[in-house]
Order: sequence, then structure tokens, then C-alpha cells
Amino acid sequence: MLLESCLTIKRIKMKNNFTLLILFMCAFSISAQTTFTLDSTELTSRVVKDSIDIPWEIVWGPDDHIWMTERFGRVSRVNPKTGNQQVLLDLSGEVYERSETGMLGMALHPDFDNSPHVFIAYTYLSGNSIRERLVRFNYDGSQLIAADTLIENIIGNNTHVGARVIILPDNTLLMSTGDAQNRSLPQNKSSVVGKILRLNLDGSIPTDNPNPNSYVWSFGHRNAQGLWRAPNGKIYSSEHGPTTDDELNIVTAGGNFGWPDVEGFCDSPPENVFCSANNVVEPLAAWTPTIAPSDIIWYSHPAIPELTDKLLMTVLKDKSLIAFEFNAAGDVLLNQTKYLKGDGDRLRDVCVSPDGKIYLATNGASWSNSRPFSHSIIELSNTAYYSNDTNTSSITVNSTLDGIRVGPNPVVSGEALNLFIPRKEIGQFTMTDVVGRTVLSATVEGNTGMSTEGLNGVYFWKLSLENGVAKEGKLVIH
Ligand SMILES: [Ca+2]
Ligand SMILES: [Ca+2]
Ligand SMILES: [Ca+2]
Repeated sequence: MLLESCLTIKRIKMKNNFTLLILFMCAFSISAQTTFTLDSTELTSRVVKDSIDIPWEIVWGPDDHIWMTERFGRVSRVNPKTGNQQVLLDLSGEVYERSETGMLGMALHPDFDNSPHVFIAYTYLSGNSIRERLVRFNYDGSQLIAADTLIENIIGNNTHVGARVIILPDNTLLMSTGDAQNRSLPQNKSSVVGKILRLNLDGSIPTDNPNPNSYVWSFGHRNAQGLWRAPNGKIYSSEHGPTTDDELNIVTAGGNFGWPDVEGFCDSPPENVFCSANNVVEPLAAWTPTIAPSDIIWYSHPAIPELTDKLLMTVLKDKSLIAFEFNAAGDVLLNQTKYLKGDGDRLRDVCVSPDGKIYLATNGASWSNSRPFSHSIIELSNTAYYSNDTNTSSITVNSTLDGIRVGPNPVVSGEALNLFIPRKEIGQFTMTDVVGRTVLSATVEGNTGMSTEGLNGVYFWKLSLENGVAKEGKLVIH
């Protein structure tokens, strides 16, 4: 039994007066900074970037920027603080974009420092036929270059092309493909259409795939546009249904997910016959009428307690964000709560920063792209969390070091970070980012100011004195 509650967001504070608000919303939709309350947490919404065409994928990069595909064929880095967009790749002359097709899913190599590879799925024309491919690009620090095609010639269509891409901890990649409006292919395991495919990062077939000669990892999919591996080890997917039965699934190696013979649960006489004959995996949840589920992501951070340790799903047609709560094993859905309903924009995609801020890619008020370059990336954050000292203050390793201070915390990027060591002692200061790269390192004496230019995110610092004792802490730069 699922509990579904619908919480309409209350707009409790606006910067502008009412008259200005009406004008503003007509002209720019949700461009004002507003605050909203979930169950009890007040979230601040801020437009990071507007005037985007269709942002299909946003992912948080190891450089603390948002990496974004735009469906008409571009890939960019977006500075989450300033909204500055750096175009890394423009394939708009090669990408085929119509209806649901274009430049779609993207994943960055998990060891990006040593392997700066970016994996992107997009559609193209081969003669008059719509096809889909997965390409590995290299990032040279300013653009994406030297493409290697890993899979191509996947049968496409103007709709139902899947194309979500994620990388698993074993350095294999999963990619969803849609049924391309061909109902004969999802149950045909020799076709890569209507599947979730698994491949090595060089494009070869993993020897431990269900069939070691095939990319096919699971089958019977209609059009999965959400894929995420959660900390509980489960791989979840969201999937568009026909006029009924959108789905949330746990995808498994070799699993048959039913389409087109089964829509949602096995709950009709012909479905029951097919399900028992073919060992069909039923969804965790299904929605009729359909809601059009898109990207999914696990939210682990404590900053927004209503969402902590839940799976988040952006929803297009229903224009909402759904949070799913599971048991510890991740295989029983305990409840789902709908947020943001009523805000007016379709929500296409989501990413989360290491300090717990949520970024949403919006996709207009209705299906189709009738207002090109009118879409946005929105940041949702619990600002009270970052102003609460108990969440961000330094952690004392050695209490005899009272008097050492590093701050302010949080500090605004570009402003000075002040180190204070009593008695003018000499110390070695180092600061690393969340993946362990050193971003600041200096020998300091007494009071020292350090520049935070170019830094943005959560960092960990350590200050070691000459006598060997040290103090460590966490710092937020925003
Ligand atoms: Ca995403
Ligand atoms: Ca299914
Ligand atoms: Ca059914």
C-alpha cells in the first residue's frame, strides 16, 4: 500500500510587490528568487540560468559545475553560482532533433582527473532513417574533442528513444533505449531496441552480461528516461507508459520488464498468463493516468530533511518532484511524496551538488518546444542549513588547539579566507575538494588571508603546526 500526499508549495515571501509579480511572471515565468516550504523546511529557489533551449541532461561535475546537454546539439559547463555558460561542444549540425530526439543523456567518467571522458547519447540521420549512438568524448580543459563511437545504428524514431546513461561502480555503463515505436522489438533479445544496455567504458561487451555476446542487460522496456544506482545497491529506473502505467522499476540483469505485453502490474488475465510464462519483473509503482516521469537521483544529504535518503524523480506532465522512501534494502517502497506540484513548469532533469543543493532543469508549461530558448536551471537550497554553525563549523581534532580559527564559514567565493593561529606560530595549511584534490596549500604564520577565487563547493582543510598537532574542518564556499 502506497501513501501519496500532494503538497502544494506555498509562496510565502516575494521580493517584488504583487503588481510587479504579475508582470514578472508573464514576462519571465519563474525568474524571481522565492522561498517555498516543503513539510517544514523552507527552500529558496533561484534561477541559475534561463534562456536555455531544452536542457535534457544536467549532471554535477567534479569541477563543481553543472554539465548540461541541450537537445538541439550542444554540451556546456554552467557555473552554478553565476549562470555563466561555457559551450564545450556544438554538434547541432550532426544531431537530429525533433519531438523527443536530439542530444540527450550524458555521464562523466568517475575518475575524471585521470580519464576525462564524457559519454553522450544522441540521435542522428543515416540516410532517411533516425538512428541513435553513444559516443565517448575527451575533455581537454576547454572543449570536448576526439570522439570514439561506442555503439551506433540503434534504431530510433521521433519518439521513444530512451537515452539515459549512467556509470556503475564496476566501471560499466548502462544506457536505456526506447522501443522506437516498434512493438516487436522489446521482447526480442537479439535487438538492442527497448532495452537497458550494459557495456564497458571502451565500448566492449562485459563478459558478465546475461549474454556475453550481447549488450542487452534487461529487456521489455518501452521508454526508460530515468536510471540511477542508489547507495543501497539497487538500480532504479523510471519509464514512460502508453496512455496508462508509467512505471518505477528496480532493473536487474536479465530481467524482463514486460513491454509491450504487460503495462504496469500483472493485473489482467492475459498479463497474468504472460507474466508467469516469462517471469516478468513488476514495477514498484505505476501511475494511471500517466505523469511522464523523467530523471531520477538519490538524495543523501542532510540539508533538506524531507528528502534525505530518498530517491527523487522529476516529472514532466505532472510538473512535480516526487520523493520515494524505501526500506533499508531498497526493494520495498514505503511511501512517495509529491512536491512542487502547481509551480507551473515541466521538470525534465535533476542533479545535486555535494553540499546538498538541488538543481532542476525545467521544460516549459506544455509538451513540445513552442517557446525555444525559454527554459531554465533552478537551484533549490535550504539556506538556513548553511547559516547554522553546527552544520558547517570546524571539527576540532585536538582540543588544545583552541584559538585556531578558519573562516568565515561559509565564505563567499572570491572573498578572503582568514586563518588565525595564536602566538604567531607557523603552520602548514592544506585544503582539498570532495574528491581529494588539493586546491589550496601554503605555509602560514599567525594571521593569514587566503584567496578563494575560483573555488565553489564543500572543502576539507587541515592546519598542521610545527609541533605536529593539527586541526581539521569542513568549509563551504559559495
Ligand atoms: Ca541528471
Ligand atoms: Ca514494465
Ligand atoms: Ca497491467
